[in-house]
Amino acid sequence: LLIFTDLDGTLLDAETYSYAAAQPLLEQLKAAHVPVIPVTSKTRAEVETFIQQLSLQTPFITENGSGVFIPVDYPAFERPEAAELVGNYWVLALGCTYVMARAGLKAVAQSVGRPLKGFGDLAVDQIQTLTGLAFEDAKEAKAREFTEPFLTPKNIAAADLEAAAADMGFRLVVGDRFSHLIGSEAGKGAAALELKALYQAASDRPLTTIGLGNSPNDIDLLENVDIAIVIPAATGPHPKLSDRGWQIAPQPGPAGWAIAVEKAWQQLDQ
Ligand code: 2M8
Repeated sequence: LLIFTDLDGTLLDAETYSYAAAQPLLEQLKAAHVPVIPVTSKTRAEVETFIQQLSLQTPFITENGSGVFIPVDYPAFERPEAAELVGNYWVLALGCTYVMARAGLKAVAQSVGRPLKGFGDLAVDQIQTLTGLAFEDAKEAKAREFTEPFLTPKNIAAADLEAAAADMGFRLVVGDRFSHLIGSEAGKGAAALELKALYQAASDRPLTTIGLGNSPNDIDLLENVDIAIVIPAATGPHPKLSDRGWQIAPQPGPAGWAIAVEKAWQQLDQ
């Protein structure tokens, strides 16, 4: 069993970023050697802080499927051939560089005739105000390697922004607050499948994958796992995720995460 999970609004509470309600189950999964693999729009720096808090040793996927990071001493599988050594990780880079994403944002802004404000244009304290993150966390959110989040402009149709990004050779995920400009080869689903293949090559039994997410940028992940679980917001599941026949967790955030994962895990064990 492999668990691929989004963080914000999924394993982490949408407002407080707390995972406390899922901590007991996370401990049980750790003891049972079930990998819990973050798949997030967050940066490497942000995810490192998160997994250190949990004392996890795990691969993880950053910036919307742009980077697959595998600790060099991770014991579960062989070093992937295509990976490059970066610091303490083997890295599969599926996305573009941050420099390209920044240039892409300028080009998209020009094409839609609107200024677009990316994290690179914002000071740390401005990111704090927009996100509610503490100073150190906002600094980590700004430490981008692949993608550029920017304030979703009002009065432009999402389809027009997406089309402009596609013309420039990028993928764009429009969110309520931020949108993300992403390299065209990157994706949460593709990145999760890369990791699954590595685990599978080292295992003699077929592996089952669970994927969890709460927003449109998780659709690609949920489409590429065996068991897809949607985490609802306080107001209910996102409409784009609720009509796909996917399981909906009974509660938002980490509490719903824990209930749904525990149930799926028990059923697989039987
Ligand atoms: C941004 O991502 C969230 C979803 O995870 C969003 O688009 O609203 C990212 O920049 C991420 O790095 C940051 O931690 C998060 C904080 O809310 O915002």
